[in-house]
This record gives sequence, C-alpha cells and structure tokens, in this order.
Amino acid sequence: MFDIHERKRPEMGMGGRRGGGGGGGGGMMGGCYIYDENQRPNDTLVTPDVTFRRSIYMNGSMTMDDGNTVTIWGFNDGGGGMMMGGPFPSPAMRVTQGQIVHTQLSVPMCCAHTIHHHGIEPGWESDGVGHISWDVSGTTYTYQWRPMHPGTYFYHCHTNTVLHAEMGMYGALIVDPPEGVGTLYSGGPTYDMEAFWVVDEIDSFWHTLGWTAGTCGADVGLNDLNPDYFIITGVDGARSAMNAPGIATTMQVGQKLLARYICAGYHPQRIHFGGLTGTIHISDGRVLPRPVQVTELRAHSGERYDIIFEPDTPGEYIISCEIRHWVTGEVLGTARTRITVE
Ligand SMILES: [Cu+2]
Repeated sequence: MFDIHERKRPEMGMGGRRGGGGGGGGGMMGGCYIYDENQRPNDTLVTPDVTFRRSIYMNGSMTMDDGNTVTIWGFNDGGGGMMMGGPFPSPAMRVTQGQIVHTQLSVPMCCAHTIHHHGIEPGWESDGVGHISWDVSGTTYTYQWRPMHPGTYFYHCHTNTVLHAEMGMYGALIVDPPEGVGTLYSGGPTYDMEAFWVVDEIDSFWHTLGWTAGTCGADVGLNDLNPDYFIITGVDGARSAMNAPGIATTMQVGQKLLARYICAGYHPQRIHFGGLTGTIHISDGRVLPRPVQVTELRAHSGERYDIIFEPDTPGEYIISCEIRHWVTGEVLGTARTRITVE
C-alpha cells in the first residue's frame, strides 16, 4: 500500500546544492524569470512616510536543539549586496495605519527575489508576486504600499515561493492604529505586552536546494514536504522556544498579553493554549464583528490571528503548536512555548 510518508527524492542533477534542480539556469539568471521591473509607470511613486530597506542573504544558518544546522535565506535590514547571514525571521516592519510606505529591495545579480506584503493590497506594480509581475535581480526595486487596517501581517519572498518562503525569506509586518503600540485598533482593546508566534515547519532536505530548484519543469520534490523540525519565530520548538524572549512570556495577573500568531508553514496547524482562554479580536488584518473566545485555534498557511490573553490564575501554561499532515491529519510534530502567570 502506498505510504504517503515514503518519499522518493528525485536526483539532484548536475547542480547539486547551489543552482540545483536542473533547467533553472544553474543558479544564475534562470530563463523562467521575468526581470523587466522597468515596466513600472514612472509616476506611481509618491513621497513616503516610512522607508524600509532590505537586502538578501542566502547563506544563513539555524542551529537546532539537536545540534544540526539548516541553511536559511532571508532579508537583512539595509540596502546593498548579499550579506553573510542575517536574522531569522527577517527584521519586522512596523508601521502606522494610513502611512505611505516604501520597501526598497536590493538584490545582486546572483539570483532573483521579491517582497510580497502579505495581506496588504497595493497597486499591481507593488504586489511583488514574481511570476505574474516581475522578479528583482541586479537592481533595487521600490514597493509602495499603504496599510489601512491594523493587525498582524507578514512579508515574504514571492519568487519560486514554495521554496523561498520555506527557506526563511519572511518577516513580521505589524500595522498599529494611530494610537500606537499598546492599542490593537482604534476603539479596540489595549494590551501590556506582545508575543510573536510565527509557527513554521522545516524539511531540512528542501534546505539543500538551489534558488531555481523546481522551476522550468524540473521535479525536485517540492510537492513532498516532510518536516523534521518545528519552529516558532525562528527558534526550535523542541525545547528552545520554551524560554525564548519575545515568544515565551512571563506576566502578572491583571496584565494583558497580545499574541501575534502567524501560520508561516504549509501544513495545517492546531494550537492549544494549555488551559488558557484567548480572545481573538483580529483575523487576517480585519477586526472581527464580535471578539471570539477560544481555548485552541486551527489555522492554515498564511493566516494570522491577534489574540489577547488576560489570565486570572497564576501558573505555567504550555502553548502547543501541532503541525498536522495536510492529507492524513497526522500530527507530524509539535512546537511549544509557554505563558507563565505570576
Ligand atoms: Cu526569494
């Protein structure tokens, strides 16, 4: 009988680790990409309120709790060429509702990438979906956007997306209301502290592929995601996320914690709050008509939830993020963190 987990990895072909997958141009300018960013109408850029600069790295690494390291790609804060490693997740973008924002993405000639501001609705020339507009390579491109709804979003590369997002090319994007940090939305609840739960799975085999892998008809196994690590906000959820700053939280009775949750993986996720009840106020960047109280949450790829916890009983509450196989529903792994209430 066919076992869905029995994977047959395709041969890597001549490319090996870099530029592997064949058919994609051997790691340089692959023929299946569109580089004509000069298609942008010249009169569409206006003076921004905020500018972010992002360069790329493709030589980062993450050390797991078992001592193994996995190659990570991502964005660095600042322009210029390729850097040696960088933060994972990529540096957050934090803006105020209504601001006009520019994201200037610099990519060297080695490769192609984009930035897609997930959940934001910019003009077509700023959407950053490589395959239907263009990829950025050997230049700096400006994305212009204006967030009109507060909440939790994220940005990610949208070139060869299945692979590049898995490699780590994403970061949080937070939209605050005019009242600023501490208020979820105008007229909405306040909060005293924030936790960032960006839950993702890693298939370490995928992290050996080159940037063009799987494009131009090559089959390198990107239909077959068999994760061996389960992470929260760039930290191994096996043990390290239990005490990682910004993920794990210690709070007092009477305080309000805002958990900004992003489903950054591809398999569905199910989060148990360990006995706590959370109140969802915003889903995918839209305020709910009525807040919803939950003790667990199910989510799929790209979803975000803004959840406020206001615990009234001291204790340690384990937040368990199960990653479940998208066909069988089997629990593939669990990433854990905690909320400690004093
Ligand atoms: Cu990319």
